[in-house]
Amino acid sequence: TDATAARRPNLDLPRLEVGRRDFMKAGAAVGAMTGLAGCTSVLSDEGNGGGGSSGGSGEHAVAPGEHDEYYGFLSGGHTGEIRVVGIPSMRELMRIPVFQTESARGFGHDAKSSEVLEEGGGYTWGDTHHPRVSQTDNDYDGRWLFVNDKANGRMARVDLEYFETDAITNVPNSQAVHGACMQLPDTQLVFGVGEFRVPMPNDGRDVDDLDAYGSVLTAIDPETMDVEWQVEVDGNMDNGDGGKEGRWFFATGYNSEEGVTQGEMARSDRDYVKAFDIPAIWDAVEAGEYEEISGVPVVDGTMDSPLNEGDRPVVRYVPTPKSPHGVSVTPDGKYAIASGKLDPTCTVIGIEEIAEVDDPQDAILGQPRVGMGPLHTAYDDRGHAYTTLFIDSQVAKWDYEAAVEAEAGSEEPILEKHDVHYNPGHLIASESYTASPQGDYLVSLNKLSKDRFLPVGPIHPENDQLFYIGDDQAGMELVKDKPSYPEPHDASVVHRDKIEPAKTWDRDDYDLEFVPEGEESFERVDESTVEIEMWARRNEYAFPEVTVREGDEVTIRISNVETTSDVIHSLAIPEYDVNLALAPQDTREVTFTADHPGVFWAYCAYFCSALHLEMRSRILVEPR
Ligand code: CUK
Ligand code: CUA
Repeated sequence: TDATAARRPNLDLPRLEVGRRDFMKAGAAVGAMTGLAGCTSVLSDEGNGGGGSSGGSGEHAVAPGEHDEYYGFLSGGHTGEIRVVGIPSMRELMRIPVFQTESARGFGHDAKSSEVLEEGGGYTWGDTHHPRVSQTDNDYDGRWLFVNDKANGRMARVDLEYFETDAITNVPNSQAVHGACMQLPDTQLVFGVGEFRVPMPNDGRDVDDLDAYGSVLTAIDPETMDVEWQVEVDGNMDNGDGGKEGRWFFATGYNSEEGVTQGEMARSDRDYVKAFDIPAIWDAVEAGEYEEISGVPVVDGTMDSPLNEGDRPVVRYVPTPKSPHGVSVTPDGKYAIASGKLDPTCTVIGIEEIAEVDDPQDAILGQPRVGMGPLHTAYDDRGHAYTTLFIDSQVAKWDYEAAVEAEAGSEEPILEKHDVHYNPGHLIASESYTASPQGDYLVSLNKLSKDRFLPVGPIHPENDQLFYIGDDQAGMELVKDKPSYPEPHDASVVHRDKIEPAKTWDRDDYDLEFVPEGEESFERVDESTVEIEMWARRNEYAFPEVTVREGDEVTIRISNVETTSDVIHSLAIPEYDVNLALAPQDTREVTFTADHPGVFWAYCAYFCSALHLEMRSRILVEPR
């Protein structure tokens, strides 16, 4: 989010044609007004939670020992990780390293996870924004979580049985894979929305030829994580969301000017939501109507493309006010709603209409004025949209059917505004990305916490605020503040019944051979190669000591033979940068060169029993 640009909103609201529904507006506005009656906190300070509660209390508290109703999967921004949070307690349950090495879980320390990072390009960090959980029949199936790396143009997959990242795809022809989403209803494809425009291929040949720059939508097979195809478009893209029926994918975009400076990017009053017709793109790919770039079929979806002539264009360009940011599809699949960012409106695009109208602009069915700096929109199960207002530091609750009936620029569909602290980016309601949101909780991911917590130096935590939204009469209720390490962007909130985490590892789920007790081995393969197979249990390793020679390449494969859940061991070797975390029944492998002689106490870093400190083994490296 470009905060600087967002502070200079475009107050001249472009009045777009609302199309064939214009004539219905007058009557509908009355209906929207009735919705306001009885709502105490509408557009007033009352109930806005100026002071706010921060402890969480009453019926939304989760008592010690009780479980939460929901898993919240929050992105970790430029930490490169995913955080798993219980909702409504907002307790952080786990972190899942995705694009970075992480020592508590040994991610990027053992051979398998190092290979995942290496195949993903070998970078040391990433910028996770949009975690989306796989769906079957438009509902969460709990199988995978997909998330983008905005920094290095990648897409990762997290296995939700083990809560571990198992694949990273380094997307070619694309920098800043930003929006991340999937083809619904059954996660047929995963989409990465390319933001920064670069020459394709980006190998130094066209750096000064701005016409050669492009931005692409990337389609990835969720099983193989291979790139299937890409579609080049005009302008930048930003966020994306898929229609519920599988045909359309929507991406917001800015910089239709295709400039390279901030001034150039914000010159024009218009930008576009791109509507991708997925079956039409597949047809083009199958007909060979693409250019292969960096080994990937790239379909030309720019405005002047021959593929956009005729009655089945691959991409339809829906004009919106300047620089829309978030886009999300309503649970009923009827509308894609783009949030204005530099414009105080949201743009409601009819999904059935997009296929029927001659001019894509006629698919715009509503454009309510929601407030300053609208960034993202989430939904409940009762026809309400909730939009973050970055500049106003508020969440606006509005009725999206009323917005379709109202005049463009009308505030009548707005039912309530509630302060948040402060400057919200995304917000997410429980199961809001499915066809059946739960309509009870909403989390606003606020970029600034300012004075809400004890000061901790010049870098502040963010503030994730939990709201109860289940009572339309009482209005939104602020339930909890949660300081968050920088910086969550988006989240998926999934009912606990839809996630089935493993309790221990299943040996069939990895390629390495398990090392049972009694089958440990030490093998000198040749003059300078040693292979060790060993196990760990309370409170010892298979070998109380291991002797190798200076310069040996040492490979250790180690299994945690425990069958009891939550008995985790590790293998840490000081001064050799070795650190393997081992859940019960897990096996990991590491290779290092014993390049400095001496005594090195291998030890277990997980406090596993009363004799945990004694769980050690001497690694003796003899001088050559
Ligand atoms: S973006 Cu960060 S607040 Cu990546 Cu969805 Cu809007
Ligand atoms: Cu095993 Cu501590």
